[in-house]
Amino acid sequence: MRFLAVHTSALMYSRIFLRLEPLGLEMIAQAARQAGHDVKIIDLQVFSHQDYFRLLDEWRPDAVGVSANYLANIPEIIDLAKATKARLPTAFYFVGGHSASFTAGEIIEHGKGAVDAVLKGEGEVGVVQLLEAAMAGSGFCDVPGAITADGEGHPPAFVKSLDDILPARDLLPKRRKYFIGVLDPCASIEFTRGCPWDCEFCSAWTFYGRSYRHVSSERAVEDLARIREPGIFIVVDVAFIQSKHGFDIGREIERRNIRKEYYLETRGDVLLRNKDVFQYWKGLGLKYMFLGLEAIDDQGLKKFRKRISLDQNTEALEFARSLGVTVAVNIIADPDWDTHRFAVIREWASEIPEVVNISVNTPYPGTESWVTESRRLATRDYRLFDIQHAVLPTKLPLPEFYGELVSTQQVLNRKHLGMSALRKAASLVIRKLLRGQTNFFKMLWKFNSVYNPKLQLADHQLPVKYKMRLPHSTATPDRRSLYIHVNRSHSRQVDEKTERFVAGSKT
Ligand code: B12
Ligand code: SF4
Repeated sequence: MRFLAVHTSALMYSRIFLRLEPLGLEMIAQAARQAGHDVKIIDLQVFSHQDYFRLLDEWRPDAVGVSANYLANIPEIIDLAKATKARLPTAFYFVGGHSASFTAGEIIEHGKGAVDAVLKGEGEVGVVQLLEAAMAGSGFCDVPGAITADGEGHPPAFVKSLDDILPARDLLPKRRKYFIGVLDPCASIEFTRGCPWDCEFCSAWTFYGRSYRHVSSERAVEDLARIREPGIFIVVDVAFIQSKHGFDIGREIERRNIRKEYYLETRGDVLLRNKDVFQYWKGLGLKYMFLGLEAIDDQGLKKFRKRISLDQNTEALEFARSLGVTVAVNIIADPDWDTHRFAVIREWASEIPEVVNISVNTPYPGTESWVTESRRLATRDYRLFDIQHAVLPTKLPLPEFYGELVSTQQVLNRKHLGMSALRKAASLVIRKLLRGQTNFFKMLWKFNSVYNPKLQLADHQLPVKYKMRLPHSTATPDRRSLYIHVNRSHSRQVDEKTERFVAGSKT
Protein backbone atom coordinates (compact mmCIF):
# COMPACT_ATOMS: atom_id res chain seq x y z
CA MET A 1 0.00 0.00 0.00
CA ARG A 2 1.22 3.56 -0.68
CA PHE A 3 0.91 5.39 2.65
CA LEU A 4 1.39 9.16 2.98
CA ALA A 5 2.06 10.35 6.56
CA VAL A 6 1.28 14.05 7.10
CA HIS A 7 2.17 16.55 9.86
CA THR A 8 0.07 19.71 10.15
CA SER A 9 1.16 23.37 9.83
CA ALA A 10 3.04 25.25 12.56
CA LEU A 11 1.18 27.05 15.32
CA MET A 12 2.01 30.53 16.62
CA TYR A 13 4.82 29.57 19.00
CA SER A 14 6.58 27.44 16.39
CA ARG A 15 6.62 30.28 13.89
CA ILE A 16 9.42 31.94 15.86
CA PHE A 17 11.31 30.00 18.45
CA LEU A 18 11.57 26.54 17.02
CA ARG A 19 10.46 24.05 14.43
CA LEU A 20 10.96 20.40 15.26
CA GLU A 21 10.83 17.18 13.35
CA PRO A 22 7.61 15.17 13.69
CA LEU A 23 9.09 12.23 15.59
CA GLY A 24 5.75 10.49 16.30
CA LEU A 25 4.96 10.48 12.61
CA GLU A 26 8.39 9.05 11.82
CA MET A 27 7.69 6.25 14.31
CA ILE A 28 4.41 5.23 12.69
CA ALA A 29 5.95 5.66 9.23
CA GLN A 30 8.67 3.18 10.20
CA ALA A 31 6.13 0.73 11.69
CA ALA A 32 4.22 0.83 8.40
CA ARG A 33 7.42 0.47 6.37
CA GLN A 34 8.52 -2.53 8.42
CA ALA A 35 5.15 -4.10 7.61
CA GLY A 36 5.97 -3.80 3.91
CA HIS A 37 4.17 -0.59 2.91
CA ASP A 38 5.61 2.09 0.65
CA VAL A 39 5.72 5.25 2.82
CA LYS A 40 6.33 8.98 2.32
CA ILE A 41 6.22 11.81 4.88
CA ILE A 42 5.23 15.43 4.27
CA ASP A 43 5.50 18.01 7.05
CA LEU A 44 3.30 21.07 6.52
CA GLN A 45 5.43 23.03 8.99
CA VAL A 46 7.92 23.11 6.11
CA PHE A 47 5.85 22.41 2.96
CA SER A 48 2.69 24.21 1.79
CA HIS A 49 -0.80 22.83 1.21
CA GLN A 50 -0.13 23.21 -2.53
CA ASP A 51 2.90 20.92 -2.13
CA TYR A 52 0.65 18.40 -0.37
CA PHE A 53 -1.96 18.46 -3.15
CA ARG A 54 0.76 18.15 -5.79
CA LEU A 55 2.10 15.07 -4.01
CA LEU A 56 -1.43 13.61 -3.81
CA ASP A 57 -1.91 14.09 -7.57
CA GLU A 58 1.49 12.72 -8.52
CA TRP A 59 1.94 9.84 -6.06
CA ARG A 60 -1.76 8.94 -5.53
CA PRO A 61 -1.42 7.29 -2.10
CA ASP A 62 -3.84 4.54 -1.07
CA ALA A 63 -3.87 5.85 2.51
CA VAL A 64 -3.26 9.26 4.09
CA GLY A 65 -2.61 9.43 7.86
CA VAL A 66 -2.47 12.83 9.54
CA SER A 67 -0.94 13.68 12.89
CA ALA A 68 -3.19 15.67 15.23
CA ASN A 69 -1.02 16.23 18.28
CA TYR A 70 -2.34 19.77 18.58
CA LEU A 71 -5.98 20.68 19.11
CA ALA A 72 -5.55 23.95 17.22
CA ASN A 73 -4.77 22.00 14.03
CA ILE A 74 -8.04 20.04 13.97
CA PRO A 75 -9.96 22.38 11.59
CA GLU A 76 -7.01 22.24 9.18
CA ILE A 77 -7.09 18.42 9.32
CA ILE A 78 -10.82 18.24 8.62
CA ASP A 79 -10.58 20.67 5.70
CA LEU A 80 -7.65 18.65 4.34
CA ALA A 81 -9.74 15.48 4.65
CA LYS A 82 -12.54 16.99 2.58
CA ALA A 83 -10.15 18.35 -0.06
CA THR A 84 -8.28 15.02 -0.18
CA LYS A 85 -11.46 13.01 -0.70
CA ALA A 86 -12.56 15.43 -3.44
CA ARG A 87 -9.29 14.80 -5.34
CA LEU A 88 -8.71 11.18 -4.45
CA PRO A 89 -12.00 9.58 -3.34
CA THR A 90 -10.51 6.09 -2.99
CA ALA A 91 -7.79 7.15 -0.51
CA PHE A 92 -8.29 5.92 3.06
CA TYR A 93 -7.96 9.06 5.23
CA PHE A 94 -7.28 8.66 8.93
CA VAL A 95 -6.09 10.77 11.83
CA GLY A 96 -4.01 9.95 14.94
CA GLY A 97 -1.93 11.57 17.67
CA HIS A 98 -2.38 13.19 21.06
CA SER A 99 -5.32 15.55 20.50
CA ALA A 100 -7.08 13.29 18.00
CA SER A 101 -7.22 10.64 20.72
CA PHE A 102 -9.20 12.91 23.04
CA THR A 103 -11.53 14.21 20.32
CA ALA A 104 -11.87 11.14 18.09
CA GLY A 105 -15.68 11.01 17.90
CA GLU A 106 -16.10 14.67 17.02
CA ILE A 107 -13.39 14.52 14.32
CA ILE A 108 -15.36 11.73 12.60
CA GLU A 109 -18.55 13.81 12.94
CA HIS A 110 -17.02 17.04 11.57
CA GLY A 111 -15.52 15.08 8.67
CA LYS A 112 -18.99 14.11 7.41
CA GLY A 113 -17.62 10.99 5.75
CA ALA A 114 -14.24 12.43 4.75
CA VAL A 115 -12.38 11.04 7.81
CA ASP A 116 -12.54 7.25 7.58
CA ALA A 117 -11.03 6.53 10.99
CA VAL A 118 -9.26 7.96 14.00
CA LEU A 119 -6.59 5.86 15.67
CA LYS A 120 -6.40 6.60 19.39
CA GLY A 121 -3.26 6.35 21.49
CA GLU A 122 0.23 5.26 20.62
CA GLY A 123 0.35 4.61 16.88
CA GLU A 124 3.02 1.98 16.18
CA VAL A 125 0.86 -1.10 16.79
CA GLY A 126 -2.48 0.26 15.59
CA VAL A 127 -1.27 1.76 12.31
CA VAL A 128 -0.13 -1.57 10.90
CA GLN A 129 -3.41 -3.28 11.74
CA LEU A 130 -5.42 -0.31 10.49
CA LEU A 131 -3.69 -0.28 7.10
CA GLU A 132 -4.16 -4.07 6.82
CA ALA A 133 -7.87 -3.76 7.61
CA ALA A 134 -8.26 -0.91 5.11
CA MET A 135 -6.54 -2.98 2.43
CA ALA A 136 -8.63 -6.05 3.15
CA GLY A 137 -11.87 -4.07 3.55
CA SER A 138 -12.48 -6.24 6.61
CA GLY A 139 -13.83 -3.65 9.07
CA PHE A 140 -12.01 -2.02 11.95
CA CYS A 141 -13.52 -3.41 15.13
CA ASP A 142 -10.46 -5.58 15.80
CA VAL A 143 -7.95 -2.76 15.37
CA PRO A 144 -6.85 -1.55 18.83
CA GLY A 145 -7.66 2.15 19.26
CA ALA A 146 -9.60 2.53 16.00
CA ILE A 147 -12.83 4.47 15.89
CA THR A 148 -14.97 4.93 12.78
CA ALA A 149 -18.49 6.18 12.03
CA ASP A 150 -19.63 2.60 12.82
CA GLY A 151 -18.24 2.68 16.36
CA GLU A 152 -15.22 1.85 18.46
CA GLY A 153 -13.41 -1.43 19.03
CA HIS A 154 -10.69 -2.45 21.48
CA PRO A 155 -8.71 0.06 23.58
CA PRO A 156 -5.38 1.21 22.09
CA ALA A 157 -2.34 -1.01 22.57
CA PHE A 158 1.22 -0.19 23.60
CA VAL A 159 4.12 -1.25 21.42
CA LYS A 160 5.77 -4.28 23.08
CA SER A 161 9.06 -2.49 23.60
CA LEU A 162 10.10 1.06 22.76
CA ASP A 163 13.29 -0.51 21.40
CA ASP A 164 11.40 -2.24 18.58
CA ILE A 165 11.20 0.70 16.19
CA LEU A 166 13.72 3.35 15.17
CA PRO A 167 12.16 6.50 13.63
CA ALA A 168 12.15 6.76 9.81
CA ARG A 169 14.36 9.87 9.81
CA ASP A 170 15.43 9.23 6.23
CA LEU A 171 11.85 9.77 4.99
CA LEU A 172 11.72 13.37 6.22
CA PRO A 173 12.81 15.85 3.53
CA LYS A 174 14.42 19.26 4.24
CA ARG A 175 15.84 18.27 7.61
CA ARG A 176 17.84 21.53 7.81
CA LYS A 177 14.62 23.40 8.49
CA TYR A 178 14.40 22.00 12.03
CA PHE A 179 15.90 24.02 14.88
CA ILE A 180 15.44 25.36 18.40
CA GLY A 181 17.16 28.68 19.14
CA VAL A 182 20.90 28.31 18.56
CA LEU A 183 20.58 24.56 18.03
CA ASP A 184 20.21 25.04 14.29
CA PRO A 185 19.82 22.51 12.72
CA CYS A 186 18.36 20.22 15.37
CA ALA A 187 16.93 16.68 15.37
CA SER A 188 14.65 15.12 18.02
CA ILE A 189 15.13 11.94 20.02
CA GLU A 190 13.00 10.02 22.51
CA PHE A 191 14.51 8.47 25.68
CA THR A 192 11.33 7.81 27.68
CA ARG A 193 7.58 7.90 27.15
CA GLY A 194 4.91 9.04 29.62
CA CYS A 195 4.87 10.96 32.87
CA PRO A 196 4.19 9.73 36.41
CA TRP A 197 2.89 13.09 37.68
CA ASP A 198 -0.70 14.26 37.24
CA CYS A 199 -0.79 18.05 36.82
CA GLU A 200 -4.27 19.39 36.55
CA PHE A 201 -3.75 21.29 33.27
CA CYS A 202 -1.83 18.57 31.41
CA SER A 203 -2.84 15.55 29.33
CA ALA A 204 0.56 13.85 29.00
CA TRP A 205 -0.34 11.50 31.88
CA THR A 206 -3.91 10.74 30.81
CA PHE A 207 -2.77 9.88 27.27
CA TYR A 208 -0.31 7.20 28.40
CA GLY A 209 -2.41 5.87 31.30
CA ARG A 210 0.08 7.34 33.75
CA SER A 211 2.72 4.89 32.60
CA TYR A 212 6.42 5.65 32.26
CA ARG A 213 8.65 3.59 29.97
CA HIS A 214 12.30 3.70 28.95
CA VAL A 215 14.11 3.25 25.69
CA SER A 216 17.19 1.11 26.49
CA SER A 217 20.45 3.05 26.60
CA GLU A 218 21.89 0.97 23.72
CA ARG A 219 18.90 1.62 21.46
CA ALA A 220 18.80 5.33 22.42
CA VAL A 221 22.43 5.80 21.47
CA GLU A 222 22.13 3.66 18.35
CA ASP A 223 19.45 6.12 17.21
CA LEU A 224 21.59 9.10 18.25
CA ALA A 225 24.54 7.80 16.25
CA ARG A 226 22.40 7.82 13.08
CA ILE A 227 21.61 11.53 13.47
CA ARG A 228 23.63 13.93 11.34
CA GLU A 229 22.42 17.18 12.95
CA PRO A 230 24.66 18.65 15.69
CA GLY A 231 21.69 19.79 17.84
CA ILE A 232 19.40 17.33 19.67
CA PHE A 233 15.99 18.05 21.24
CA ILE A 234 15.32 15.35 23.82
CA VAL A 235 11.59 14.74 23.47
CA VAL A 236 10.57 13.68 26.97
CA ASP A 237 8.11 15.29 29.32
CA VAL A 238 10.46 15.19 32.32
CA ALA A 239 14.11 14.35 31.69
CA PHE A 240 16.13 12.08 33.97
CA ILE A 241 13.48 11.17 36.53
CA GLN A 242 15.70 8.17 37.17
CA SER A 243 19.31 9.27 37.17
CA LYS A 244 20.61 5.77 36.40
CA HIS A 245 18.93 5.86 33.00
CA GLY A 246 20.52 9.27 32.31
CA PHE A 247 23.95 7.98 33.33
CA ASP A 248 23.57 4.77 31.29
CA ILE A 249 22.75 6.71 28.14
CA GLY A 250 25.54 9.20 28.85
CA ARG A 251 28.17 6.47 29.29
CA GLU A 252 27.09 4.85 26.06
CA ILE A 253 27.45 8.25 24.35
CA GLU A 254 30.95 8.60 25.76
CA ARG A 255 31.84 5.06 24.76
CA ARG A 256 30.81 5.76 21.17
CA ASN A 257 32.49 9.16 21.28
CA ILE A 258 29.43 11.08 20.08
CA ARG A 259 29.54 14.86 20.41
CA LYS A 260 26.26 16.80 20.17
CA GLU A 261 24.52 19.75 21.84
CA TYR A 262 21.32 18.97 23.74
CA TYR A 263 18.02 20.58 24.79
CA LEU A 264 15.85 18.97 27.46
CA GLU A 265 12.84 19.69 29.65
CA THR A 266 12.49 18.73 33.29
CA ARG A 267 10.92 19.59 36.65
CA GLY A 268 12.53 21.55 39.48
CA ASP A 269 12.28 18.71 42.01
CA VAL A 270 13.84 16.20 39.60
CA LEU A 271 16.67 18.63 38.90
CA LEU A 272 17.37 19.02 42.62
CA ARG A 273 17.15 15.32 43.34
CA ASN A 274 19.42 14.32 40.46
CA LYS A 275 21.91 17.18 40.30
CA ASP A 276 24.76 14.82 39.42
CA VAL A 277 23.17 13.53 36.24
CA PHE A 278 22.46 17.05 34.94
CA GLN A 279 26.02 18.08 35.78
CA TYR A 280 27.27 15.03 33.90
CA TRP A 281 25.14 15.92 30.87
CA LYS A 282 26.49 19.46 30.92
CA GLY A 283 29.85 17.82 30.21
CA LEU A 284 28.28 15.78 27.40
CA GLY A 285 26.98 18.91 25.68
CA LEU A 286 23.76 19.97 27.44
CA LYS A 287 23.10 23.53 26.22
CA TYR A 288 19.49 24.35 26.96
CA MET A 289 17.16 23.43 29.78
CA PHE A 290 13.45 24.16 30.02
CA LEU A 291 11.86 24.17 33.47
CA GLY A 292 8.07 24.18 33.73
CA LEU A 293 7.81 26.44 36.79
CA GLU A 294 4.22 27.44 35.86
CA ALA A 295 3.72 29.83 38.81
CA ILE A 296 5.77 32.12 41.04
CA ASP A 297 3.66 31.59 44.15
CA ASP A 298 2.69 28.56 46.25
CA GLN A 299 -1.02 29.19 45.67
CA GLY A 300 -0.59 28.90 41.89
CA LEU A 301 1.52 25.75 42.19
CA LYS A 302 -1.11 24.16 44.37
CA LYS A 303 -3.87 25.14 41.98
CA PHE A 304 -2.07 23.40 39.09
CA ARG A 305 -1.27 20.41 41.30
CA LYS A 306 2.42 20.67 40.40
CA ARG A 307 3.33 18.83 43.62
CA ILE A 308 6.32 21.12 44.14
CA SER A 309 6.86 24.11 46.42
CA LEU A 310 7.98 27.62 45.50
CA ASP A 311 11.16 27.15 47.55
CA GLN A 312 12.05 24.03 45.57
CA ASN A 313 11.46 25.83 42.28
CA THR A 314 13.61 28.77 43.40
CA GLU A 315 16.42 26.46 44.49
CA ALA A 316 16.13 24.52 41.22
CA LEU A 317 16.42 27.72 39.22
CA GLU A 318 19.55 28.68 41.12
CA PHE A 319 21.07 25.27 40.50
CA ALA A 320 20.15 25.39 36.78
CA ARG A 321 21.85 28.80 36.55
CA SER A 322 24.98 27.41 38.21
CA LEU A 323 25.27 24.77 35.48
CA GLY A 324 26.05 27.45 32.93
CA VAL A 325 23.40 26.34 30.44
CA THR A 326 20.71 28.54 28.87
CA VAL A 327 17.62 28.15 31.03
CA ALA A 328 14.07 28.84 29.87
CA VAL A 329 11.11 28.76 32.25
CA ASN A 330 7.38 28.68 31.65
CA ILE A 331 4.77 30.65 33.55
CA ILE A 332 1.04 30.10 33.03
CA ALA A 333 -0.98 33.33 32.77
CA ASP A 334 -4.44 32.95 34.22
CA PRO A 335 -7.35 34.63 32.44
CA ASP A 336 -8.27 36.26 35.76
CA TRP A 337 -4.97 38.19 35.96
CA ASP A 338 -5.33 41.95 36.27
CA THR A 339 -2.86 44.69 35.31
CA HIS A 340 -1.15 44.49 38.70
CA ARG A 341 -0.54 40.75 38.37
CA PHE A 342 0.93 41.18 34.88
CA ALA A 343 3.16 43.99 36.21
CA VAL A 344 4.49 41.72 38.98
CA ILE A 345 5.33 38.98 36.46
CA ARG A 346 6.91 41.52 34.09
CA GLU A 347 9.14 42.83 36.82
CA TRP A 348 10.13 39.32 37.88
CA ALA A 349 10.81 38.29 34.27
CA SER A 350 13.00 41.32 33.61
CA GLU A 351 15.03 40.77 36.79
CA ILE A 352 16.01 37.16 36.19
CA PRO A 353 18.50 36.19 33.48
CA GLU A 354 16.42 33.28 32.19
CA VAL A 355 14.23 33.16 29.09
CA VAL A 356 10.67 33.48 30.42
CA ASN A 357 7.96 31.92 28.30
CA ILE A 358 4.35 32.86 29.10
CA SER A 359 1.49 30.59 28.10
CA VAL A 360 -2.22 31.06 28.82
CA ASN A 361 -4.11 28.67 31.08
CA THR A 362 -6.18 26.56 28.68
CA PRO A 363 -8.44 23.64 29.55
CA TYR A 364 -7.77 20.87 27.01
CA PRO A 365 -9.72 17.69 26.34
CA GLY A 366 -7.93 15.00 28.35
CA THR A 367 -7.10 17.26 31.28
CA GLU A 368 -8.96 17.51 34.55
CA SER A 369 -9.45 21.22 33.99
CA TRP A 370 -11.29 20.44 30.75
CA VAL A 371 -13.99 18.61 32.72
CA THR A 372 -14.26 21.19 35.49
CA GLU A 373 -13.75 24.41 33.48
CA SER A 374 -15.23 23.81 30.05
CA ARG A 375 -18.68 25.04 31.03
CA ARG A 376 -17.11 28.50 31.38
CA LEU A 377 -15.50 28.52 27.92
CA ALA A 378 -15.75 31.78 26.00
CA THR A 379 -15.12 30.01 22.67
CA ARG A 380 -15.29 26.56 21.16
CA ASP A 381 -13.01 27.36 18.24
CA TYR A 382 -10.27 24.69 18.15
CA ARG A 383 -7.83 27.15 16.56
CA LEU A 384 -7.72 29.26 19.72
CA PHE A 385 -6.66 26.31 21.90
CA ASP A 386 -2.92 26.83 21.39
CA ILE A 387 -2.14 28.19 24.88
CA GLN A 388 -1.40 31.60 23.34
CA HIS A 389 -5.07 32.67 23.25
CA ALA A 390 -7.56 33.15 26.10
CA VAL A 391 -10.38 30.66 25.77
CA LEU A 392 -11.86 31.29 29.24
CA PRO A 393 -13.46 34.65 30.10
CA THR A 394 -10.80 37.19 31.11
CA LYS A 395 -11.12 39.52 34.08
CA LEU A 396 -9.69 42.38 32.04
CA PRO A 397 -11.48 43.28 28.81
CA LEU A 398 -10.00 40.97 26.15
CA PRO A 399 -8.09 43.71 24.23
CA GLU A 400 -6.47 44.79 27.50
CA PHE A 401 -5.66 41.21 28.45
CA TYR A 402 -3.82 40.68 25.16
CA GLY A 403 -2.11 44.07 25.51
CA GLU A 404 -0.78 43.05 28.94
CA LEU A 405 0.10 39.54 27.80
CA VAL A 406 2.08 40.68 24.78
CA SER A 407 3.89 43.43 26.69
CA THR A 408 4.88 40.78 29.26
CA GLN A 409 6.09 38.47 26.49
CA GLN A 410 8.02 41.43 25.07
CA VAL A 411 10.36 41.23 28.04
CA LEU A 412 11.59 38.09 26.34
CA ASN A 413 11.93 39.96 23.07
CA ARG A 414 13.92 42.78 24.66
CA LYS A 415 16.18 40.46 26.63
CA HIS A 416 16.85 37.71 24.17
CA LEU A 417 15.85 38.69 20.63
CA GLY A 418 16.53 41.56 18.21
CA MET A 419 19.64 43.74 18.00
CA SER A 420 21.03 43.05 21.49
CA ALA A 421 20.84 39.29 20.93
CA LEU A 422 22.44 39.70 17.53
CA ARG A 423 25.33 41.66 19.05
CA LYS A 424 25.92 38.92 21.64
CA ALA A 425 25.61 36.07 19.17
CA ALA A 426 27.15 37.77 16.13
CA SER A 427 29.96 35.29 15.52
CA LEU A 428 27.62 32.33 16.01
CA VAL A 429 25.08 33.83 13.60
CA ILE A 430 27.76 34.42 10.98
CA ARG A 431 29.08 30.85 11.32
CA LYS A 432 25.56 29.50 10.86
CA LEU A 433 24.80 31.76 7.92
CA LEU A 434 28.01 30.69 6.22
CA ARG A 435 26.84 27.10 6.52
CA GLY A 436 23.49 28.09 5.01
CA GLN A 437 21.59 27.73 8.34
CA THR A 438 19.23 30.72 8.52
CA ASN A 439 16.58 29.56 11.04
CA PHE A 440 18.23 31.06 14.13
CA PHE A 441 18.94 34.39 12.41
CA LYS A 442 15.35 34.70 11.18
CA MET A 443 14.06 33.90 14.67
CA LEU A 444 15.75 37.00 16.12
CA TRP A 445 13.53 39.32 14.08
CA LYS A 446 10.13 37.75 13.87
CA PHE A 447 8.70 38.43 17.33
CA ASN A 448 6.65 41.57 16.64
CA SER A 449 5.11 40.23 13.46
CA VAL A 450 3.68 37.18 15.28
CA TYR A 451 3.09 38.44 18.84
CA ASN A 452 0.69 41.32 18.34
CA PRO A 453 -2.39 41.96 20.52
CA LYS A 454 -4.43 43.12 17.52
CA LEU A 455 -3.74 39.92 15.60
CA GLN A 456 -4.54 37.78 18.64
CA LEU A 457 -7.82 39.64 19.16
CA ALA A 458 -8.72 39.36 15.47
CA ASP A 459 -8.40 35.55 15.72
CA HIS A 460 -11.48 35.61 18.00
CA GLN A 461 -13.53 37.18 15.19
CA LEU A 462 -12.83 34.42 12.64
CA PRO A 463 -15.94 32.49 11.52
CA VAL A 464 -16.09 29.16 13.37
CA LYS A 465 -16.69 26.24 11.02
CA TYR A 466 -16.10 23.44 13.52
CA LYS A 467 -17.09 23.72 17.17
CA MET A 468 -15.55 21.63 19.93
CA ARG A 469 -17.82 19.17 21.65
CA LEU A 470 -18.29 19.84 25.35
CA PRO A 471 -17.87 17.13 28.01
CA HIS A 472 -20.33 16.40 30.75
CA SER A 473 -19.11 18.98 33.25
CA THR A 474 -18.66 17.84 36.80
CA ALA A 475 -16.93 19.36 39.78
CA THR A 476 -15.08 16.12 40.60
CA PRO A 477 -14.07 14.43 37.37
CA ASP A 478 -13.78 10.67 37.26
CA ARG A 479 -10.11 10.37 36.33
CA ARG A 480 -10.62 6.94 34.76
CA SER A 481 -12.76 8.44 32.01
CA LEU A 482 -9.87 10.74 31.03
CA TYR A 483 -7.39 8.01 30.11
CA ILE A 484 -6.65 6.99 26.52
CA HIS A 485 -4.40 4.05 27.40
CA VAL A 486 -5.91 2.20 30.34
CA ASN A 487 -4.30 3.12 33.63
CA ARG A 488 -2.80 -0.21 34.65
CA SER A 489 -0.38 1.24 37.13
CA HIS A 490 -1.09 2.54 40.57
CA SER A 491 -0.96 6.24 41.24
CA ARG A 492 2.80 6.76 41.43
CA GLN A 493 5.20 9.29 42.78
CA VAL A 494 8.95 9.11 42.77
CA ASP A 495 10.46 8.64 46.20
CA GLU A 496 13.07 11.34 46.78
CA LYS A 497 15.67 9.07 48.36
CA THR A 498 15.32 5.76 46.60
CA GLU A 499 14.29 7.15 43.21
CA ARG A 500 11.71 4.37 43.05
CA PHE A 501 8.06 4.88 42.28
CA VAL A 502 5.87 4.79 45.36
CA ALA A 503 2.54 3.11 44.75
CA GLY A 504 -0.67 4.76 45.89
CA SER A 505 -4.30 4.04 45.15
CA LYS A 506 -5.37 3.42 41.58
CA THR A 507 -6.97 6.53 40.11
C1 B12 B 1 7.94 17.47 21.70
C2 B12 B 1 6.69 18.28 21.92
C3 B12 B 1 6.61 19.47 21.23
C4 B12 B 1 7.67 19.93 20.26
C5 B12 B 1 7.56 19.44 18.83
C6 B12 B 1 6.45 18.60 18.39
C7 B12 B 1 6.37 18.26 16.91
N1 B12 B 1 6.85 18.99 15.96
O1 B12 B 1 5.76 17.22 16.65
C8 B12 B 1 7.48 21.46 20.33
C9 B12 B 1 8.47 21.96 21.35
C10 B12 B 1 7.66 22.19 19.01
C11 B12 B 1 6.08 21.58 20.84
C12 B12 B 1 5.39 22.74 20.73
C13 B12 B 1 4.11 22.89 21.21
N2 B12 B 1 3.45 22.03 22.00
CO1 B12 B 1 4.06 20.26 22.37
N3 B12 B 1 4.60 18.58 23.01
C14 B12 B 1 5.65 17.86 22.79
C15 B12 B 1 5.60 16.60 23.66
C16 B12 B 1 6.43 16.87 24.92
C17 B12 B 1 6.09 15.30 23.05
C18 B12 B 1 5.56 14.99 21.65
C19 B12 B 1 6.42 13.95 21.02
O2 B12 B 1 7.13 14.19 20.06
N4 B12 B 1 6.40 12.75 21.60
C20 B12 B 1 7.14 11.60 21.11
C21 B12 B 1 6.44 10.97 19.92
C22 B12 B 1 7.08 9.65 19.59
O3 B12 B 1 5.10 10.77 20.31
P1 B12 B 1 3.86 11.48 19.62
O4 B12 B 1 4.23 12.64 18.80
O5 B12 B 1 2.79 11.66 20.61
O6 B12 B 1 3.38 10.35 18.56
C23 B12 B 1 2.77 9.13 18.97
C24 B12 B 1 1.23 9.19 19.06
O7 B12 B 1 0.73 10.46 19.38
C25 B12 B 1 0.77 8.70 17.73
N5 B12 B 1 0.73 9.59 16.58
C26 B12 B 1 1.31 10.78 16.35
N6 B12 B 1 1.02 11.22 15.12
C27 B12 B 1 0.25 10.29 14.54
C28 B12 B 1 -0.32 10.27 13.27
C29 B12 B 1 -1.09 9.18 12.92
C30 B12 B 1 -1.70 9.13 11.58
C31 B12 B 1 -1.29 8.11 13.85
C32 B12 B 1 -2.12 6.95 13.49
C33 B12 B 1 -0.73 8.16 15.13
C34 B12 B 1 0.05 9.25 15.45
O8 B12 B 1 1.73 7.70 17.44
C35 B12 B 1 3.04 8.18 17.81
C36 B12 B 1 3.91 7.02 18.20
O9 B12 B 1 3.37 6.32 19.27
C37 B12 B 1 4.08 16.53 23.98
C38 B12 B 1 3.72 15.85 25.28
C39 B12 B 1 3.55 14.37 25.11
N7 B12 B 1 4.05 13.65 26.03
O10 B12 B 1 2.97 13.88 24.14
C40 B12 B 1 3.69 18.00 23.98
C41 B12 B 1 2.27 18.39 23.60
C42 B12 B 1 1.82 17.54 22.42
N8 B12 B 1 2.44 19.81 23.21
C43 B12 B 1 1.47 20.58 23.59
C44 B12 B 1 1.40 21.98 23.33
C45 B12 B 1 0.28 22.73 24.00
C46 B12 B 1 2.33 22.62 22.50
C47 B12 B 1 2.28 24.09 22.03
C48 B12 B 1 0.93 24.53 21.53
C49 B12 B 1 2.85 24.91 23.18
C50 B12 B 1 3.11 26.36 22.96
N9 B12 B 1 3.91 26.87 23.83
O11 B12 B 1 2.65 27.04 22.09
C51 B12 B 1 3.34 24.12 20.91
C52 B12 B 1 2.74 24.11 19.49
C53 B12 B 1 3.51 23.33 18.50
C54 B12 B 1 3.11 23.44 17.06
N10 B12 B 1 2.44 22.50 16.48
O12 B12 B 1 3.45 24.37 16.38
C55 B12 B 1 0.42 19.79 24.29
C56 B12 B 1 -0.74 19.48 23.35
C57 B12 B 1 -2.00 19.98 23.86
C58 B12 B 1 -3.10 19.79 22.88
N11 B12 B 1 -4.04 18.97 23.29
O13 B12 B 1 -3.13 20.37 21.81
C59 B12 B 1 1.20 18.52 24.75
C60 B12 B 1 0.33 17.26 24.93
C61 B12 B 1 1.91 18.87 26.08
C62 B12 B 1 1.06 18.98 27.30
N12 B12 B 1 1.66 18.67 28.38
O14 B12 B 1 -0.08 19.34 27.36
N13 B12 B 1 5.67 20.44 21.42
S1 SF4 C 1 5.08 16.99 35.19
FE1 SF4 C 1 4.91 17.99 33.16
S2 SF4 C 1 4.33 16.35 31.72
FE2 SF4 C 1 4.03 15.57 33.80
S3 SF4 C 1 1.85 15.91 34.23
FE3 SF4 C 1 2.98 17.72 35.02
S4 SF4 C 1 3.05 19.20 33.31
FE4 SF4 C 1 2.44 17.20 32.45
